[in-house]
Amino acid sequence: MSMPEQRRILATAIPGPRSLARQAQRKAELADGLGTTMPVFIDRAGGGVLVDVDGNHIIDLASGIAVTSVGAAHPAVTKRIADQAERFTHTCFLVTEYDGFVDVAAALNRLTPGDHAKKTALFSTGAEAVENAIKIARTATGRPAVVALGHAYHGRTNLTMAMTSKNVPYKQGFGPFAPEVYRVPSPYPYRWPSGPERAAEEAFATLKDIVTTQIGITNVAAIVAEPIQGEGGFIVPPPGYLKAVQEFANENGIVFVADEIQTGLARTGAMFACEHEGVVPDLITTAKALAGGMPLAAVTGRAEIMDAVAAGGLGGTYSGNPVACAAALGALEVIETENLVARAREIEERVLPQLEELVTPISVVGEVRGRGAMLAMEFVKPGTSDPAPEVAKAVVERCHQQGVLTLLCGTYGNVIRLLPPLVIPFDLLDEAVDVLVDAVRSVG
Ligand code: PLZ
Repeated sequence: MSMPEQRRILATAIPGPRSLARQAQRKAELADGLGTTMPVFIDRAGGGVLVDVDGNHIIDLASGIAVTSVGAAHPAVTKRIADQAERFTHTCFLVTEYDGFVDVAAALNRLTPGDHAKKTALFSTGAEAVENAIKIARTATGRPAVVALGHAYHGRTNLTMAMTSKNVPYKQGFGPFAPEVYRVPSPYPYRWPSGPERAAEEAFATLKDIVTTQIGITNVAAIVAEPIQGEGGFIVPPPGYLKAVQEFANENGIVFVADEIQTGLARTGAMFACEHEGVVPDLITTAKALAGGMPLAAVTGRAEIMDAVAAGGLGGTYSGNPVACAAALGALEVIETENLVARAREIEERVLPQLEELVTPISVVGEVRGRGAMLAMEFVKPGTSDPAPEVAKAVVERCHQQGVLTLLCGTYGNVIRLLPPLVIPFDLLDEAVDVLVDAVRSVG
């Protein structure tokens, strides 16, 4: 099957009649707790396009939430999946071994920042990777406490819900949550009370104070941070903050964990977002873009920390599934050979200036920010920095009607985020940005 035609086609209203009919059945069959951003059913996808069941060609600025960086059907991925599936779909690595698991681990050990000895363990989902990073950090340190940031997102399992900051919809009604999780303020430059230039220093001072006076340094196993906060609003930390936290952790026997599940593997214009600041984490969690759409996640880090857990302590039936590993080897090959790190930077250079032009003339655009192909626009009430989620939602809906898939994020639901596949053709990207800019101008 060839790649879907790489252009926007509006064949029907969006959602079209077939999607609407499927929607009705969905309503009857699926639990209401499953949300959907854009109510269209997809028939095929690839490159920068999603084709729905009504024949609409939708420009993809979401990548299935930062997953399909190489597109949703890159032949380097799909061919390896097919070949592996024909050979075998599963053995369980805890039962018998296979090459893909070791090869993916070797690639991550090579690609992650730092030239220290590294080891990797594979899992299936991002939340599972974060949980395992904590298991490893607790064993390595013999300490219980975990420090997470305001606006953090780390997953939907019990421990990762506890680490996640936003209540609705992620936590409401789902407690009690795992104990020994402590929160420190995120140095959110746009919303830092005494101004962006004070954010790094003051947020770090507060972290130090909370760790020292409320938790006790010798009780802290890990400090976990997303190097750019994803679900929380594409919050880029002010320069120096992450480095200060990493050094503080290292000086005090605390494991510094970078959750690069959304930011990792070329997305931000570096292989890992930590590299923008010369930060070398002790442990890094990856998932999403790792396996080109297949469920695969990893914890990679200092060999002596990774080896703290005794044999049998880490695992999972599907952890490092062979088909997912085959897909990952394809995706990683594409990321390296097609130089998607540089491609992400080109996307930033192309898109960010166009969005920045909106900040002054359109009063509801509070800030534009991001790195590489992880870009966002925060919407506010005119003349204030009060969140305007209804404006963000109206812009997103307009984009959807025009065949451009954009996503919301942010603790206040007022941020539009752009996460295009890194392989998106530039003419398609430009067209999508035109649609978005028009939508902002007409709503704003
Ligand atoms: N850590 C930084 O971004 C997943 C969430 C989608 P899983 N983000 C998308 C949703 O609403 O469920 C994410 C992340 C960071 C961890 C995770 C969790 O990864 O693969 O969804 O478990």
